[in-house]
Amino acid sequence: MEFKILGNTQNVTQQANKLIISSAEAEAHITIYSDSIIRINVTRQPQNNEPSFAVIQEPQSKLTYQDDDNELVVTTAALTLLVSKNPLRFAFYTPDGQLLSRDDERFGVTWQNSQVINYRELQGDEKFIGLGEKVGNLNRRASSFVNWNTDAPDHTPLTDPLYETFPFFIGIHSGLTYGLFLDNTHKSYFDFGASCDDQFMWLGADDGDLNYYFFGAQTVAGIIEDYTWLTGRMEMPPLWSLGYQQCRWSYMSAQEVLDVASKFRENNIPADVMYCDIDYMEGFKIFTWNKETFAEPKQFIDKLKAMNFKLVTIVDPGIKVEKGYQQYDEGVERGYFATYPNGENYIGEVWPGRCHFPDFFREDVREWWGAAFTALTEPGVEGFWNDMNEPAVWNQNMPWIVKFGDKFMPEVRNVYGMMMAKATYDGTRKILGNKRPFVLTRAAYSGTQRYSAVWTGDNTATDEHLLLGARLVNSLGVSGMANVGVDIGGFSGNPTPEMMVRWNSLGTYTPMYRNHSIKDSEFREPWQYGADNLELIKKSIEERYKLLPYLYSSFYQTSQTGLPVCRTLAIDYTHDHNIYHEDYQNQFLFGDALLVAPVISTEITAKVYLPQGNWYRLSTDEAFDGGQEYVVDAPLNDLPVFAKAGAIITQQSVKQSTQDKGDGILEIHIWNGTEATSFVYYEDDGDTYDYAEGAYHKRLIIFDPTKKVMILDAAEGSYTSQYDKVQVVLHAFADAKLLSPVGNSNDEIVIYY
Ligand code: MIG
Repeated sequence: MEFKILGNTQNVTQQANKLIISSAEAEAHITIYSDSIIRINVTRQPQNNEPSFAVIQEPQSKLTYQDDDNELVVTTAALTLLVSKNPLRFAFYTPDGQLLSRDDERFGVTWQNSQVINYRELQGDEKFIGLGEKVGNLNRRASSFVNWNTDAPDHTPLTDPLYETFPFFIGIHSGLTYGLFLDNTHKSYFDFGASCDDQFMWLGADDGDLNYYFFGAQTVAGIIEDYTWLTGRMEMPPLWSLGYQQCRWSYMSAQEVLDVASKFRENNIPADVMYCDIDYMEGFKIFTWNKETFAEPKQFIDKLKAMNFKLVTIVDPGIKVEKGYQQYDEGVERGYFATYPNGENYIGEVWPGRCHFPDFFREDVREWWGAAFTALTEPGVEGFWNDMNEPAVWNQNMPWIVKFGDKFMPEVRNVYGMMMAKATYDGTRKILGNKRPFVLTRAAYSGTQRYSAVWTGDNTATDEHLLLGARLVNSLGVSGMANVGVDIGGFSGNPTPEMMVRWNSLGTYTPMYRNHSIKDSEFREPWQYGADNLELIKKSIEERYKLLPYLYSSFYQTSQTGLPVCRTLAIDYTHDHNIYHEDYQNQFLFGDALLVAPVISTEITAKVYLPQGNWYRLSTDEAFDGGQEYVVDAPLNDLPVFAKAGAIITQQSVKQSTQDKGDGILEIHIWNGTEATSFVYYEDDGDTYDYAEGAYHKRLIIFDPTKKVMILDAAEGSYTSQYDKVQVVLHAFADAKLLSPVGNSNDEIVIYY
């Protein structure tokens, strides 16, 4: 086996924004993306200038450096990079000289054949978070992971890899933080000191460059903001997609879908979305409708619309090999499919039988794919569920000689799903005109947040999965992917009624709230568990609808800053050791001000840890001091959720669908506190891109207990709020009464209490 280790510096040059350091083994290219983001690309193919799938920014700052005899020093306002010349090693410091992270002096960067690995020093108290959809603990120290997008049915809370690749982590030590994004689409590896006597951590890939971005912001939120500046942020999701979603593999006919939808309305259970899984198609052929069971798609969807439901349909990448099937004929004729090196189209088997796979890396193929969605949009579909795009084939093993254009499968596998989601998003965005498409994908790579939501694939109906789901959502949030769902109730197996109730109570606080289940499982709709449990599940869904004005504003925050909706406590309480404890690592903040403690279905009390500050149980307003552990009641009808002192939570009364007008009152709930807090309330039509032209309604809400005042700042934007009135609701105020409704004037409203 060839073994090389990055050796001594031979030459240092600067070309425009780029510092180029060459050694006998490779060249290191250093560029500054912003004061807090430095890119290092250690490459053995310096001529290779492939664009990144993830990164959408260019270097912003001019690079300047100092050349001392043994060292190069690159400085920005937020970072210092020391480059030792002999051998070539990289070390990052804060501007005041505190070590953030550096290469292991002995091993630095190595190659074993085509594989490139970077060995980095491990700091004594160092913790790691991130890597997106990865099982295991919040703190990834002493664990190792592989990125290789994989269809993982029946995965366990130990299975790695799963479906998605986010090669980005945050290191935390000595009261400091940094981030590192390895932008390499090959199979990649992250080992956080798992099996080396704690000597180092290492990361690398099977081939390609050691191409990474180093983030030096000194808060986790700041690093996420920088990472999502670099790789993009999600746009506002359609409001309806934040309502309750009912799915199943599969509702077998239009009538069955309509019956289920009607039952929501009959039972007054709020809901917005029905799904069609693969059985709506003719022989699993993408962009077709089954002529018998879904004979009149437009009439069917019109009926759903009349009940204020939207429809999401699934698409898989595999195109059935069948003469006369439009997508097959066109794809073959135009050469749009993955091939073997001799040019023959690759065939793998999936649901439709023998299939070809579109080469989503080509723009013309993406356009062709995107345009075909008229088969779904014309009858009225507005959401597009991209499954099996790891890409999955039966028995998993797509041969390594399969080519997508000039690239072999192993080079681009991890980004295939993202490119399918991009094709789907771009295409439906165009077809739907000014309407926001909803795209959901199973496979993803860094940057997918620009196009799509994700869900965590085929989980199982167990309490372990319920807790794992919370960690997956939170970890994806650290990696820029804020719009995430898990199959509520567990995809495989059958949840007990208690588990279903409990899981729904967590669904309320999951960015995407979707009930989904495997073929041949017991039916999973809210009314399948008896009248008492129906009431409990309904209460969770109702709570979700009440919180939508808060949730939607949180998504606005995500769209502006990248900060996720579900935030591991490691974001706000980074240096509090307790939050990483196994008992508390599943807890998260939902938006700015609600702390959620997931609880399994067989417990009716819960150990929770409330970090510094003061907290109030949401259901009772009972006060708790932070910085302590508690055992609290956690009956099935009351998940432990706490409002932070000073919390400002915008709510509405229950609606049956996001399309309902409701009672026209926006409630502003405020929990007492000692310091001033604020909240940016955001609203728009929920459905179009008019917000980009200024059609939104945004106002800053300030609560200042030191001055005993609440201020609803003047509204910005040209959109007229859907609420006629705002009402302030006070919690845990001894001396203030409930304030009566006040007009929803666009002007500033000042309330002294
Ligand atoms: O081979 O479309 O993860 O959500 O219901 C299984 C059928 C294919 C896997 C997805 C699941 C979906 C199922 N799909």
